[in-house]
Amino acid sequence: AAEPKTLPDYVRWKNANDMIVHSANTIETQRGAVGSGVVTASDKLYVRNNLPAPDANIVADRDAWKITFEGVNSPQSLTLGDLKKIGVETVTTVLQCSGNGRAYYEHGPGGTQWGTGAAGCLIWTGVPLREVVAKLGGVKPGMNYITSTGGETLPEGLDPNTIMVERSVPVKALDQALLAWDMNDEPMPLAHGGPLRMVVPGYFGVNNVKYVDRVAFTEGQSDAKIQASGYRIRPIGEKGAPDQPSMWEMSVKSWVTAPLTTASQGKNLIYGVAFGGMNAVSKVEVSADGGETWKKARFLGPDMGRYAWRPFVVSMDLSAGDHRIVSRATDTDGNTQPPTRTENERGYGNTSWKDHGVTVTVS
Ligand code: MSS
Repeated sequence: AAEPKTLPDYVRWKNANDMIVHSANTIETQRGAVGSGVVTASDKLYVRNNLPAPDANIVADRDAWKITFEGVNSPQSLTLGDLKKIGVETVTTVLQCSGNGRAYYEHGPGGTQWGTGAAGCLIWTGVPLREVVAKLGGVKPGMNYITSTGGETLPEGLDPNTIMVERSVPVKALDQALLAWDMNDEPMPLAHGGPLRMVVPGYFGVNNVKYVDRVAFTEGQSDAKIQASGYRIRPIGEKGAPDQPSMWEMSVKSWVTAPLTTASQGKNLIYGVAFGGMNAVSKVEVSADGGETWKKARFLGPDMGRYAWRPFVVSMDLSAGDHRIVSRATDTDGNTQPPTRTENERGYGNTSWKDHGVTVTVS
């Protein structure tokens, strides 16, 4: 068995019993810790850092945090205090790491072996990026991407491009992108990107740049390694390259959160979460025989909008023995979660309903 690891200092406030500590910079939510509410409590939310988290002094005077805007008609630096005067909106989104579900790939992709817990559903409050851009005279013509830079202090002596967290997303994401200062109605925790975070609803976690200090509208994508060759869907054995699909929009996905290992014979409530990525989720079906027969589940609790996940529940009669319980979600565009994963070198974007099933022993 793996050595139990304790939470590192910067996330000591998290609920240790709900977390799996893979490393100081990769901490997963236990599959059963999600609960049946819509919103993931901050102290249960996973953490993924490509670089060590910045010093806590960056959240000492939040409103003084500076962010530079480029590729607009009047480029300038604004403080978080200035942004707060421009506008405010709240959106609930699923934050999910590109590598969530990597543990189920059989070719053994390197990187954190995430099961289901590199995901959560959060309430973000901040200013719509489009409102900031309108204040700055609009996007310059010919700009195709929104490029956001993380505010980590980079270690010296290394080529910044090889380590910096800088992500580009297509400029159409201006429709929904938010510069957020609150998460779950509290000031953004440092571990999750305080004082200010770029939130791109419907896009994979990596595009949600923490401690963002620069937003540039750019013609091309960032040259940073994390954009140019990292976070790309590529055939097993191949190197990352800019022409491969980038981890941008998320696809429809669901998984069961209870029961996970054992259950009693007879009627059981089966719980889980489902989301559509860019679209709202419209339907979830559950099977207790590995996908032979399906039963429609019921959504639980409020609909927090198209980018949020929806907890679901279904009652099923379980006989004694082992049952493979799986769930399969469909979005409002009619896309259904596929049975199998798309094999790829880094183990990204796993939505396979087979992979995300659980084997429950009923007695
Ligand atoms: N940002 C920054 N600045 N840095 C880093 O590292 N990471 C990514 C995002 N952002 C980073 C950032 C990732 S990769 C993810 S997932 C996310 O974030 C996470 O979040 P949280 O809050 O949970 O920690 Mo994968 O796709």
